[in-house]
Amino acid sequence: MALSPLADRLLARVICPHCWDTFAPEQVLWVSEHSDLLGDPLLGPEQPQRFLPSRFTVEGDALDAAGMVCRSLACPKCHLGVPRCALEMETLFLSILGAPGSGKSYFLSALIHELRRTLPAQFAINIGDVDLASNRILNECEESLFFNPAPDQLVPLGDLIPKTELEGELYETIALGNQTITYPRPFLFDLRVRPEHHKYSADAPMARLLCLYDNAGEHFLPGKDTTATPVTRHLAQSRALLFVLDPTQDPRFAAAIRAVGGGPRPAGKGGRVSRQEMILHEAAARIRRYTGLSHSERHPRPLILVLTKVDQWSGLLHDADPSEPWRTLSGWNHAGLDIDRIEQQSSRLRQLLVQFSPEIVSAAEGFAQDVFYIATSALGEQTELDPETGFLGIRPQNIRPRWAAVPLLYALSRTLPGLIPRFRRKPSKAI
Ligand SMILES: Nc1nc2c(ncn2[C@@H]2O[C@H](COP(=O)(O)OP(=O)(O)O)[C@@H](O)[C@H]2O)c(=O)[nH]1
Ligand SMILES: [Mg+2]
Ligand SMILES: [Zn+2]
Repeated sequence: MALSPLADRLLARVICPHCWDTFAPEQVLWVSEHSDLLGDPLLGPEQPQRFLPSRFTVEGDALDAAGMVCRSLACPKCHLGVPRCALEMETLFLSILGAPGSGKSYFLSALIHELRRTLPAQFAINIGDVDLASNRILNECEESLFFNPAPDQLVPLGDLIPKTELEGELYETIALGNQTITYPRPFLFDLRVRPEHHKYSADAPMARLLCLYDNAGEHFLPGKDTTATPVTRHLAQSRALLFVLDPTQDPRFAAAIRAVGGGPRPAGKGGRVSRQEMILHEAAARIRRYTGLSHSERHPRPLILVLTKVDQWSGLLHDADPSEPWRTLSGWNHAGLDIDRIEQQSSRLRQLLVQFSPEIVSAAEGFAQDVFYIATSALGEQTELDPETGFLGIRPQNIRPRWAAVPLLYALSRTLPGLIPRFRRKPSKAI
């Protein structure tokens, strides 16, 4: 098979964002368009047939058995849809993991919102939804936080975004023989540098397909990732791990917050206590298993501990400066990350964790070579106690995420330094 006119721009190998199988672009299947061509052995009788084409239009689109022009592609192993751009640009997998209730879904929604705002304006990178249908759930969460139809009404914090379920819309199920397999639905964004970016070249513009997942925290508990539910296998593909840690769930940390006159206050649904380092140990064990990393070796890719809900414990942080850690460098048309500022905060957070939750630092640093700590809030400081319920709420118009994009920008700057430049204050230079 040939994807003829596109062939010179294709990657040598493609990684499926659903089942993480690797295949050559010429093995990709096409999805039939004609309404009679229904029935797929893996996806069921209602789904259009997948096929390996032999006939193409001059534009390079396949023709199905009924002669209709096809537009969509599918993975040869799992038959789930693969966007066409996945054949042309490398996929950058980033895994977000953490205990139930640690704030992953809120963080992910704030992160995407902040990326849409800052990547084009500050870093000369365009970000777009690859497939609105598959990103829909995440976009709805983003809308509920940032484009809420009742922006001035006090909403209990736990009601802004529904709890991530273990099954349902966030997952896709296929039947492989007698076995059903459930995969987490990927959220896919394309990142492309704009002409004013210092790495821009008209012939081969730098671009990546960013692939994220929103797992339920329970998936990271022992025994929850099986052959039938390989829901966290993306960990092995991930170029950087973002471990979402809610310090307010640790009773020792919570006592320290109260001692300086801060939260944590009841947030209604969603607040619960768990031993968060167990999740990290379990994730580490899975990554060792999937990647063949021995127990004496440490994982070579960055591990970023994203400390959430800083609005509740900013009193411990001693960082009164909420401004964003980037700035446009002289002679450049876009910003770079202020690495000194991020590292300073990271050391402070590490100190706090060593003092109040030392197990998490041991778990993180025992597993990965390169561990960073970043404090974020998906919501910002303007939460209010609802006098009727006694629960903490926020008016959507007052939501101001704090540093929500920084963990991902930092991860990008570590894995693709050309894309997001980094600078040090003295001497002020890009690195
Ligand atoms: N104060 C505060 N609470 C938050 C923040 N993010 C999440 N929460 C609360 O934490 C609960 C759990 O968050 P969620 O993202 O659903 O956790 P997940 O289970 O890890 O996906 C939510 O219902 C909110 O009440 C934040 O930035 N600040
Ligand atoms: Mg969730
Ligand atoms: Zn696949």
